[in-house]
Parts: sequence; structure tokens; C-alpha cells
Amino acid sequence: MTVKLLVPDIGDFEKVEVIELLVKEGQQIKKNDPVVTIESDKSSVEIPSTFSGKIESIKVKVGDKVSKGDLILNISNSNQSSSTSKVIPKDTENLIQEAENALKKTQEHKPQIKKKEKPEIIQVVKGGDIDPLETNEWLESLSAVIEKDGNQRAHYLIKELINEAYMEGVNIPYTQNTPYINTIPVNAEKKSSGDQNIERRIRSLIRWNAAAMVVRANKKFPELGGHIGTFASAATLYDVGMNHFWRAKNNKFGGDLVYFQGHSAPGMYARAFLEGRLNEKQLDSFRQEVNPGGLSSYPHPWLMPNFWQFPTVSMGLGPMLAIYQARYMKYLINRGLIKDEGRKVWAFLGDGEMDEPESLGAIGLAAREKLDNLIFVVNCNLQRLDGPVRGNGKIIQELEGIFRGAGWNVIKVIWGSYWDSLLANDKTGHLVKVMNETVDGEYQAMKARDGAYVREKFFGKYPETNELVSSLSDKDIWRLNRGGHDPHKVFAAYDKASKNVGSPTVVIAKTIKGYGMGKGGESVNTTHQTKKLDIDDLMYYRDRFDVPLTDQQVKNIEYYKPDQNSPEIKYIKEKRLQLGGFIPERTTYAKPIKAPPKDIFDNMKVSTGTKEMSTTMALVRMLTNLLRDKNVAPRLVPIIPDEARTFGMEGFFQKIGIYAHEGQKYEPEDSAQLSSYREEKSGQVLEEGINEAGAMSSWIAAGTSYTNHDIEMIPIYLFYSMFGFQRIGDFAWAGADSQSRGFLIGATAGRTTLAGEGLQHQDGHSHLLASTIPNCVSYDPTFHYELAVIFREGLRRMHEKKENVFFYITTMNENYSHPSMPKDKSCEEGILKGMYKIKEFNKYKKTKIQFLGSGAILREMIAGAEILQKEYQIDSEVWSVTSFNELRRDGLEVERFNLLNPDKEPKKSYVEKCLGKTEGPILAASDYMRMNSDQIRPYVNKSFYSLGTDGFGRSDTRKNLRKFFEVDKEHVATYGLSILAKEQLIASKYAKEAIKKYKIDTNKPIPTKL
Ligand SMILES: Cc1ncc(C[n+]2csc(CCOP(=O)(O)OP(=O)(O)O)c2C)c(N)n1
Ligand SMILES: [Mg+2]
Repeated sequence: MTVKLLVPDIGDFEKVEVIELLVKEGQQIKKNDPVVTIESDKSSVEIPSTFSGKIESIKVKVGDKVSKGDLILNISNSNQSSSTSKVIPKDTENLIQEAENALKKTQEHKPQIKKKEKPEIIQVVKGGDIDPLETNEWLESLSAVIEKDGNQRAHYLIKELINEAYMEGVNIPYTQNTPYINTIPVNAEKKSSGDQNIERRIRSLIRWNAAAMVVRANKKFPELGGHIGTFASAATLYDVGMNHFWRAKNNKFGGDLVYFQGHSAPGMYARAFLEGRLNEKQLDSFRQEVNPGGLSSYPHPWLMPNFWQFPTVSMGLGPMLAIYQARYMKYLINRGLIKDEGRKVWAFLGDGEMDEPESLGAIGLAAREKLDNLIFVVNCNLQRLDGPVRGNGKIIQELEGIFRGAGWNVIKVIWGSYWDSLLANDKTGHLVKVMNETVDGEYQAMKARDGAYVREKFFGKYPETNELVSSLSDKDIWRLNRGGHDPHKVFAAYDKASKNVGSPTVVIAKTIKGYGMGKGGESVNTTHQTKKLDIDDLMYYRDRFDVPLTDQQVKNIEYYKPDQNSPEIKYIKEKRLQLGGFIPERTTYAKPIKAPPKDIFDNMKVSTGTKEMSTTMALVRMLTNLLRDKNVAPRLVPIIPDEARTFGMEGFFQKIGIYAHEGQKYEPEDSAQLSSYREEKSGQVLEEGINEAGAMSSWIAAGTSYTNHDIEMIPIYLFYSMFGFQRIGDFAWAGADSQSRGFLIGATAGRTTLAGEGLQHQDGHSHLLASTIPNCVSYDPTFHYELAVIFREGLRRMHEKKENVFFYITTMNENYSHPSMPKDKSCEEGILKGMYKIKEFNKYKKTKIQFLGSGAILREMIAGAEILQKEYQIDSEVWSVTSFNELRRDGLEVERFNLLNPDKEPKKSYVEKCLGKTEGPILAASDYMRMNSDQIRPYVNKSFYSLGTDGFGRSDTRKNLRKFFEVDKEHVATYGLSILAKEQLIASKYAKEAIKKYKIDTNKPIPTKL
């Protein structure tokens, strides 16, 4: 039978133009195949067929305007599903059923609690326990439950009690904190299978070599700096991971991803030295990277591309990047692009670093998305750079509360094994009481002193605790260790963290900053910056960790590496072999993606005629086309921070779906519409919400897929250009350092295209910020064909040729018609190099001027040139400058070459090649600050003037804004005349006349002062 395919509900739009027919009569199609593309003035979207069958007749053609209910096609089909029938999302029915069952169950099982009469007198007691006997009964009941039915049951009962209390009106805030003791009770600790003696010896050598490399470097060049205290506090935390948990990437497994704390880098180098991956010469080149082979101060993949994977030293970036990395890993799994191998993302963070808003800013997402592949380890050495992190409080408790509140699995590792028996004997609870009451400032001070001090200041607080340690010597008390320095406790925590299901885990470990440094800097406020140790300190350090070096060797600050066949070296290598290889290591086995054929972009090379559109729309159209290319389509990762509708991308919701780790549990309000908000487990779009830093972190994760997951992906992050570089500039540098590949699209760009929005929205400098990043290639195109050429080149360079650059392209929201691409063969080359001649006015052959225009302002330049031609008989050449940044880079390089080769024929910069032989002065303008176009001023040996949008943005119409910033066609023409007059090519009266004619207020202050 024949069925009719009608235009579905397309929201608020009517009479929308058909811009493409995607099928032919007689063609066999499947349900959901797109049949036509329609385009409103804001966005283009494909209409999918709701039937399968053979197309009998097509009832629309390109250019037709259609509305809801119009006939598109007749299809002959055998089994039809009506376009109007309501489809219930697959899970909805199950969900309803589940919910009903659950409701029934809770009603059946809910114990009927008899309401007690509310007491008439409320007893007010100052803290404390008003009925210890009763308390004891409750506690004993709880212990019995734990013993009989386990932790989960106990947890359930407590939760029920709290809920019931709440229902009865007892609104006591639920505390997010547990006592200041380890989360894992001693009897539940999983024991390590490792040889503790040998592991301790290895750790001591790593400690020594890490400190030695910093001391040696600073002895040679005191300016180099470095850190000893940080790794000293974290050595056990790293070692246990390296020996037992972190699996490397190899041909059988994708590898765990470890974000190392930036300034603990010496420790990683020291281990790599024992593993045989680095030699002494390299260790001696710590922080001396100018000559090849030097070791980076911090983890920098750009500088050590075979070693480091994640740049972390700018504090706060690591935690966010790690969260989004873990999320992205799940995204790849859920999209079926990589296997689920149980890989983990580990992030090592400082307790001071947790002050950064970014560090905690995305922990909610990690819990919401149940990222059980993510483990944070916060090294709580209680100190940051200047002093204590929370001298008057407790950083561990504070972090516990925050992470528990957010829904993380929190594992506190506070006390080492030497405390176990003391805690077991703490029958009165006074030890835990002192632990709870002591603030971090005191804890720090104690570790800067000695056992006697700890006895007096800590145990001495209560007779009960004093008694507890009465049989211990001061030395014994001093030996009472912190959890983060105890390999058993750390192992148990990591084991539990690795096995946790359904939530991310944070291991909060208590350590001592500068552990083992003694007077040289253990637990003192200056530890962070200690980079030199005198001989006595070094001797102390050697003795403390039993490093087998003679006094003379210590004096020489020699490294220590046991023989290849020593048990230590064998052990360290064997452990890594068991875990699949070395960490960190950066490799890539990703296959390139073939850039799509040119014809995919062909429709962007012909004029749009009278049809007006913005470059943002042209981009979305192009992406829609790319989604039809079988190589590229699955690899695209569109990333949007809650702006899809702003950019006309809502069509993507239906077409490729929004990633949602649990699928869509509700029927969207707009389910009947073509652009309905469709979430799906295998959705392709990363809809990040109002979170540019998160979106950028996703972009980096996707842009480095080729190394972290061995799969080349093409991230395209679209944002309001003003909320790009200036908002997340540090992440952009981290992306560059990570060698991310992908596109950043600064949409609604420029200071004057974003009419109405005003200050804080109008971007007049993002290209300048982009120009500061060496591997960022940036473009400011005006016309759709320029965009197509640039985008295809981006795909070719980054994803086919694997060049480690990323593209920043600005697109606008101003609608205008786009011309065909000039036939000139050099046009494409010019677009990519940064400029090409787009128009020439050559009628009068008397006076000439060169106009250079970029992005939104190119059209004003063309219009200005027309005015000069028509009204003043002045000729001009108009150049479309697609990238002042690229032109400057070329100019710099050529100039440098010429200066370094004074005896050679000078090379010509591309700007010079274009403009060298042209006639007349130059006027350049863009929708950005003048500095943007001024970048090429040194490379033209002609009079050069520029216009731009320097100053504060403000809301108004485009026309008024351009007038205000003096970049509209009238100003272009008038300034053009003035320049020609100044160059004595015409009489000044023409300029004066124009000023009058166009009502240009010469008394108006420069916009930067308004
Ligand atoms: C964004 C940023 N601000 C400041 C610094 C400088 N800095 C380096 S380490 C450090 C202190 C770090 O303390 P913490 O996070 O507790 O690490 P620890 O060394 O104690 O393990 C500071 C302020 C930085 N690297 N990044
Ligand atoms: Mg710290």
C-alpha cells in the first residue's frame, strides 16, 4: 500500500525552505533514513522517513517552503508505522512497572510505627550524653547487626532511622563526617601480596634519587628550583600504585590513566631511572630542557611526548580533566567505540590544590554519572606552599564531608598500622576524641618536633590517653605512623577503591610533608620550597631510609642504582611486567581518518543567491553533511555547553542523540517534534550544561583519544566566543600541551555581530588570545566557502596527517548571502595562508587603496570600497583576510630567516607576496581590536592603517555598533579618503566632505574611553 510521509511537527516554524533532497524516486529506503533537509533562518535539519519502502513519488523540490502536515513523499510499503503514532521510549514501560512494584513493596514492608505523644517539656542539655545507658543499648544493637547481617544492613537501618526522625519532625542536619579514623577497619583490610622488605628498599632508593636530582641540579644552577618535600610525602602512595595497581597500555589492554601531581615529577623520574628508562645524564638534566634529552620540570606531554600523558601542574586542572577523562571513557564504551576493560582513571592531588574551585567544581558530575572508573587520591600532608592548608580545622574531614555530600565513595587513610593496637585499646573512646579535637596546625607542629612533644601535647590532653601510651617510649610514640606512609593501609585503600562499583572513589590519605627530611624540612612551613639539602641533612636522609651509600658518596650526592641482577631491580621490573608495562608512557596506535572527499563541501562553494545565512548556520549545515560521511560521522564528538539552540544545532538531538549514561528515563515534553530532546546511552552529542571548563575538559579528552584510547576522534566544541579562551584559557594551554587535535568554534563571534547582548558577551580579542598558543591555528572566515576550505584542511592536517595542532575558527550569527568561491586557483591556498584578493575596483585607474577585511567586517570593507568607487572614483583592491594570526606567524619566520641569512637572497613573507606590488596605502580592519590586524604591520613596507573594535562592548543594533566602533562602511570609506589625503594622493577636502556627509562626529572620544 501507499503511505504518505508528511512534514512532522517542526516547532514554531512555518514555511521552511527545502534545501536538499536526499533521496530519489524509485529508491528503497529504511525507516529513519533522512529524506530531505529543511532550513529555517536559524537552523537546518533533516527529516527522517517514518516508513520503510520504495519511494513512489517526491512531492517537494529544492526551494519549496513547507509547513507541518505538508506532503513530502509517497512510499509504497508493506509494514507501516504511522508517523503520528506515539512511540513510548523503550524503557518507559519497564520503568513504570518497576516503580509500581517498588511502591507495592515499600508499602508491604514499611513497619507501622506507632506515633509517640510528643513530650511536652523539651529538655535542653548542654551537649553530652543525657543517658549513657540508653546510648550503649543502641550501640550494642548496632554492633550486633553489623556482626550478624553486615555493613550494608547497618547502613540501611541508620538511614531508616534518620528518615523516620525527619518524618517525625526531628530535623537534625545529617552529618557528612565520620570519626577521624580510617574508613577501613583493620579486620577488613586486604593484605598486599608484595614483599614489603624489598618494596621498602626500592622506595628508599626512589626517594633518595628523587631528592638527589633536585639537589644536584640546584647545586649546579641554583636558579633551577624543584621540589623534594612533595614527593617525599607521597612516595608510598605512588609506589603501591606502581607495584600493584596501575596497569599499562599494551596490545592486550588499554591501560589505566594516571594523572600525577605536577610537582611530584622528580619521583616519577627517579622510578623510571631504576626501571632503566632514564639514565644518569637525563636525571642530571632535570629542569634543563633546552638541549635535547632534558627532563621537564613538570608533566608536559609537549616536551616529553613519549613519557608524560597529562599536564597537571597548573593546580585544579588535573582533577577536572581526570573527571571528564573518566566520563569520556564511559562515553566511548557506551558508544561501542572501545571495549569495557575495567580501566581506571587515577588522579593524584594535593590537599592545597583542593582549594582551587576547579578541583571540586565537577565532583557532582562524577557522582551523577556513577564514574566508578575514577579514583582521586588526595595527599593530605596538611601543608601547601606557605603553611598549613587548614591550620585551625581539618582538611581531611572537610574533604570527606564535601565528597560524601556529592555522592562519592570516601576512603580515609589517616593512621598507620602502629596505631592499630592503641585504637583497639581505646575502650573509653578518648583517643578518638583527641584525634577528633586536634586541629591540623597541631598535627603539623607535632611532626616537626619529637616523641616527647607528641606525648605531652597530644596524649597528654586526657589522663585516659596518657595512660594508653604509658608503656611506650618517646621513640615508640614517634614511630606511630600516618596512614599515607603505611603501604599496608594504602594497599587496602586502593584495593577497595578499585573494586568499588557505582560511584567514584576518593582516597584521602594523611601524610607528612617532607617525610624523612628531618631538620632539612620535615613538616615545617618552608618545606615546599626546600630544594637544597646540606650534607648533614643528606646524611640524615640516607640513614633514615637506609640507602646503601658511603659518606663520600653522600657528599658527592651520587645516585644509587643497584645492579641489573639485584633483587630490587628484578622486582621492580617484574612488577611492571605483570602490570603490562611502564607508566607513565605516551604512545599512539590510532589509525588516521581519511579526510572526506571535496564534494562533501561542494555545495558550500556555490553562491547562496538571495538566501541569507550566518557562518554558524553554514557550519552546522556542513556538520550535517559530514554526518553522512561514513568515515567521519562516528568520530565526530559535538560538544556544546547548553547553547545548541543558540547555534541552530537542535537538529542534532534527534539525528545523533545526546549522550546520557543511563539513557532517557522520561518522555521529553517535545517528544512529538522533529528536534525533540533525545537522550540516549549511545548518544553522540556531549551536552555539557553551563560549564565551559567541563566542556573544554571533554574536548581535551576527545582530542587526545588517539593516544589515551588509540582511536582518532574529532571533537568539535562550539561556544560563545567570549566564553572561550578568556574563560578557560588555562585549559586551552593544557589542551595544547596535551597535543589535543580538534576544532574549537567560537560562535557568535566578534564585537559587533552579537547585537543586543553587549558587554561580557561581545568578543573583541579571542583571536589575540588564540595567537598566543603556538599550536593553535586560528581563522576568522566571512564566507561559507572559506569555512569549508578551512574545515576540510583541519580534518586533513589533524586527523589524516596526525599533525599536533588544533583549529580555532570563529563563526558569526549575522545572516547574509554568500558568494561563490572565486575561480582563481590560488584562492584555496590564500584562504589557508591567511589572505586572498576577493574583489578589485579598477575603473578609474587614478588613485588606489588596499582594503584588508576579516570576518564580520570584510563585508563593510567591500561596501566601503564600493562607495569610494561610485562616489569618489577611487579604485581599490579588497582582500579577505582569513587569519591575521597565520599571516603574522609566516611573517615572523621569514623575517627571522632573512636576519639569520644576511648573505642570502631575502625570502618574501606571504603578506609581502600579496601586497608588495600593489598600489596605494593599506587599511585593515576586523571585528576585533586593532592589535589583531596590526600584527602584520611589520611585514608590509607600505603605509598601514587599521580599524578595529577596541573598547568595552555594549548592546545595540549591528549597524549602530559598527558606527560606534567606526568599522561600518561609511567609516571605512571616510577613513580611506583621509588616508589617501594624508598620503597626498587626493586633496583633503574629500575626506572632510565625507566626514560631514556621513555625520561623523570628530569630537567623539575614541571608543576605548567610552
Ligand atoms: C594554579 C596554580 N597556582 C599556584 C601554583 C603554585 N604552586 C605550586 S605547588 C603549590 C602548593 C601546593 O600545595 P599542595 O596542593 O598541598 O601540594 P603538596 O606539595 O603539599 O603535595 C603552589 C601554590 C600552581 N602550580 N598552580
Ligand atoms: Mg599539601
